[in-house]
Amino acid sequence: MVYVFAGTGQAGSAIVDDVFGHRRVSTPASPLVFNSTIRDLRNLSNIDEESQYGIAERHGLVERGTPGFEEQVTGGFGRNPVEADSVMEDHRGELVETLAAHFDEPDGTPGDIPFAFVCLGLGGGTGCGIAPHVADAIKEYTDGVAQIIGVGVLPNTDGPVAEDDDEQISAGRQAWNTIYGLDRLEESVDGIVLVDNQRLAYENAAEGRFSEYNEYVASGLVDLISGSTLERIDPSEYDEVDPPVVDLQDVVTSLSFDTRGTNSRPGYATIGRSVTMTKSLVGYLVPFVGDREVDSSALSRLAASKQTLSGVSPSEAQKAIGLIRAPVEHISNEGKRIETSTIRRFLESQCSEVNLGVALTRRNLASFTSLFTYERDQIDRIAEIEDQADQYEAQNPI
Ligand SMILES: Nc1nc2c(ncn2[C@@H]2O[C@H](COP(=O)(O)OP(=O)(O)OP(=O)(O)O)[C@@H](O)[C@H]2O)c(=O)[nH]1
Ligand SMILES: [Mg+2]
Repeated sequence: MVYVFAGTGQAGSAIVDDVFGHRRVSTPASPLVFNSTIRDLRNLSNIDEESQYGIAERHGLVERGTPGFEEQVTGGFGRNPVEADSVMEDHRGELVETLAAHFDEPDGTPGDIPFAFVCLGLGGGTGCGIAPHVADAIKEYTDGVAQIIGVGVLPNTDGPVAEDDDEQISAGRQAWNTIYGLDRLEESVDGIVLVDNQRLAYENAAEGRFSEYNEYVASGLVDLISGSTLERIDPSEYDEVDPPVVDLQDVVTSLSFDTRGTNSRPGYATIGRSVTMTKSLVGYLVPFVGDREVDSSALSRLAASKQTLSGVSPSEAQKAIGLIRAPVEHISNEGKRIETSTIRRFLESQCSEVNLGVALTRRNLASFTSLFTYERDQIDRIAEIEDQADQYEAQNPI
């Protein structure tokens, strides 16, 4: 059994790279990245070359280790997702073959991939064009079994809608790409997590903040798969704790609408995470000293206020799911206990369909990751981007 994290294009691959910077993630999970730009692949720190693929107009998917890789993968789709989509369309079979090469069992039967994440930057060409094909290929390889969470980065569209010079890709073009990408992604995935770069806009030199933002998102995604496998802790070893468990199935259920019906469709979620140390500095140096109490109420409110999308309020969410990750003594020990009931009550005060789980960790950190799910038409940022995309299309017939 393996959870696949696929990254397409620059932003998508960077987020997947950060996911694999976390300890032991590679036990339950496996990465695959696809890009048209060698430089972006070179920037990856935590993903082996055998999990990296180039995409080229003439050659389709090219394994990173292939002799002559650099001559074949000559670079981007010029921010054009339509072109990336058509190249991938022509080479679809290679995606399924790639999955087989990585995940087939020794006896040749397809590997067990119950869940996958497909990450992309929605403003660009490569990710938008390719991500839906990657999701479709994972569905095809698993005979429809895999459930897929799309993680899409919304571009900052504060800039001019029209092209101002050749260097800067216009807000309008990025908006157009975003809608092109989202419309296709929706058809191929079970739920979508949105990460809005405009949340960084108040910072000067927002680009410099990407790495921190990516790490933030990656930590949230790691929390979603954390369960006990990541830490090798078996909750049944601890008589005094019986934490509620949520698994990835619960996460997908929280991210989708009408999952059992024929008109099942992905919801749009935001993710937010708060973290606090459970020991003071002295506690790190001297065992059993300096244990801190965790303020459960602050933890849950902070995670809600640090959601990756602005302009939507958790109180309008259709569904919410939360994951607490904390050391066992903070779950079991009365005095320092994380009050799951406080956190649950907070989520329930925001929306009616709530799921809350707890995972144990050996680290001296308590974290809370929350996802709030909305219908697409509830999200003003998407409506705003749609308007910008329409304006762009009116000025630049595509
Ligand atoms: N949060 C975040 N956003 C990024 C990152 N890298 C690029 N972006 C943003 O993502 C959008 C473009 O997506 P990219 O991933 O760069 O595009 P691509 O898929 O490589 O497509 P090409 O246009 O072919 O290069 C732009 O809005 C960028 O500002 C990143 O590491 N983190
Ligand atoms: Mg790129």
